[in-house]
Order: sequence, then C-alpha cells, then structure tokens
Amino acid sequence: MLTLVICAMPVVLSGCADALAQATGPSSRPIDPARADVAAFIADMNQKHGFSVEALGHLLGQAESKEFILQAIAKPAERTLRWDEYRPRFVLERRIDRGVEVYGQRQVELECAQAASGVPADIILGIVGVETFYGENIGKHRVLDALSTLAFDYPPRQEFFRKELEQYLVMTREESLDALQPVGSYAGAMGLPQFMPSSFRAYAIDGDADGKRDLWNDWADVFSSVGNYLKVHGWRGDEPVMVPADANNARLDGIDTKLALTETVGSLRARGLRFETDLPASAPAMLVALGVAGGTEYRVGFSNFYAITRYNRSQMYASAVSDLADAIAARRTGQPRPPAAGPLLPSTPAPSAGGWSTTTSGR
Ligand SMILES: [Ca+2]
Repeated sequence: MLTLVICAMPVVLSGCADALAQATGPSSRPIDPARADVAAFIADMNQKHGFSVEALGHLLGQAESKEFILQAIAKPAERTLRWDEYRPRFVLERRIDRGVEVYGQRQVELECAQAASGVPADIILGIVGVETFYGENIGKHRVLDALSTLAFDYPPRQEFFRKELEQYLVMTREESLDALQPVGSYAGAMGLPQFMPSSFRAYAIDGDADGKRDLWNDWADVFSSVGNYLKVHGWRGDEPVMVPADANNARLDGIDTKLALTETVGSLRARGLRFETDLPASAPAMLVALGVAGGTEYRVGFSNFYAITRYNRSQMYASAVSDLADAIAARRTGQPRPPAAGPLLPSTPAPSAGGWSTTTSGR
C-alpha cells in the first residue's frame, strides 16, 4: 500500500526463499550512519521530527542490511499464477478450519470490530487468514533491518522505503516501542494484518482501549484495525463483495479491467453479462476476470470488492479473501457454501488481473 498497505506474503514462495537462504547463508552488514545518504536521512529526521542525530545514528548503526532481503525484493515474480493455482493456496481446508477456530476463540473481539466498522467478522478473518494464516506467518525480520536495507541499499524503491522507515521511526516513538524489537516481513509489513508503518499510523486502532495499538499480540487491535482500514477505503455495510457471472455471449470488448469501479450493475447487464444481485442498476461494479486452465472465470465485484483491493491491489487477492470469508462463514454456521464460480468462458477476451503483489508494491 503506497500510502497503504501490506501484502499477502507469498507463503509458499517465501518458504522456498527462506530455505534457500539457510542453505546459502546470505550475508548481512551493518548500516553505516556516517554514509552520506544515511547521514542525510538522519539530518532530515532531526529537522522534520526532532530526532536526536546522535541517538538515531546509534540506532541505525544497529540495523543490518541483509542480502536475503535484497534478493527477496528483487526476485522477479516467477510467473503469474492462474486463479486455479492461486486460490487453493489460500482457500484450503486448514485455513478454513483455523478461521472457524479463531472465530470461536476471539468472537468478542471480532464482533466488536464488526460493530465499529460495519465490516463482517468473516471478511476481517479472511484478510488475516490470507495475510498471515491468523498470525502463524507474520515474518521474522526485524522491521528496522528490512526497512533500512530497502531504504539505503535498494535504489529502485528507496524513495518508498525511506518514507516507510521515516514513518516507522515516528511510529515506534509514538507507540513507545523499542525500534529494534518489532518483526515483520522482508518488506517491513507488520503484525497479523501486515500493515506497513504508514498504514499503521493512519489506520491502526486500539480496539480494547488499553492505550496501545498492538498488531502483533492484541487481537482486538488487529481486528479493529483491519475493519477500520476497509471502512476508510469504502466498505459499505451489508452489501455483497462479489457474485459469479455468466459471460457467455456477453460483449466484453474494450471493457476496462483495471482495479476500478468503472462499470455499474446496469452497464454490465447491458453488455449481456448475467449475474444475480439485489443491488440497483446504478450500483458501482467491475468485471473480475480470473484466468484458469482452459479459460476465464468471470465474476462481478461491487464496492466492497474494490475496498478489499485497496488492501492489496490484486483481483485474485480480493477474490481469495472473499472466498475464504464465505467458506469460514458457511462452516461455522453449518450453511452450504454459496457457489463462487459461474460457468467458464473458454476464450479469454479480457486479461486476468492480479498475481503476487510485490509486497508493498504500489498499493
Ligand atoms: Ca490495544
């Protein structure tokens, strides 16, 4: 998330990268606070935020620039996964079961977050389930190392990561945290919901009013913060996220497949797309085109689908969150799962969108 968020860590891929790192033992070296660009950053933090030059130099001198992090961020997306490869990694039995379990264990915190934000508890669980498997995979890099490495030793994204490092230092001061302690992904995404520091400062909520915003240990804060993030990014009460669509004989030529609500329920129906919803013809909508083996699965996403894509800018990500949330809701209530997919269309008139987010990418 640019100003935003986080990213669903590619669980399988990062697991491979970790194994590789252990096998090859990538190196690390301390950040040199006297280096010109580091010293300039420190001077800037002094001017803008009143940080002590000496204390910040001492802190950054304890940060490690890690080769593993540079390798991970620069790694090209191996290839864009198809939806039928991507979905099973997130909407799998163990993740559904664990979601039901967490719902039972944390029902009070979830329902409070739902009441405050208007975002259903199952969607909040779907986000946390996809992001970190409900906290099982929050990353193990010191956030200071991750952000310092990318801020000072990764020129292609240095502007973005220097801003996030700035936000992180201000955040740890505001929250009275030791900047050396918090851990996160290799890109500095933090806690169960994988918030980047700028998002933490803007959207994190102290859900249990204990005076601290703790996205690593405090489930009330985690759920409230995810709900707040989606609420701020346009979540609409009880409206649906998405529905399956039948695109046979629909006229999809020239349709915009960017992650934007460029269509309406009425305009998509006028193109011949068939789908069921109680939303009015004027309701904002977008075509969701999910590439699978042998064709394309179409759905229609509404305002709440768009809100989820603000968390991670990928149609596949938002579709996986929606499907996981539906599966958790169905299992815990004993209801049958709603059909996620309509008929496949064998040709692919519209490109499939999404893929692995490059962590903090552009969102
Ligand atoms: Ca709290």
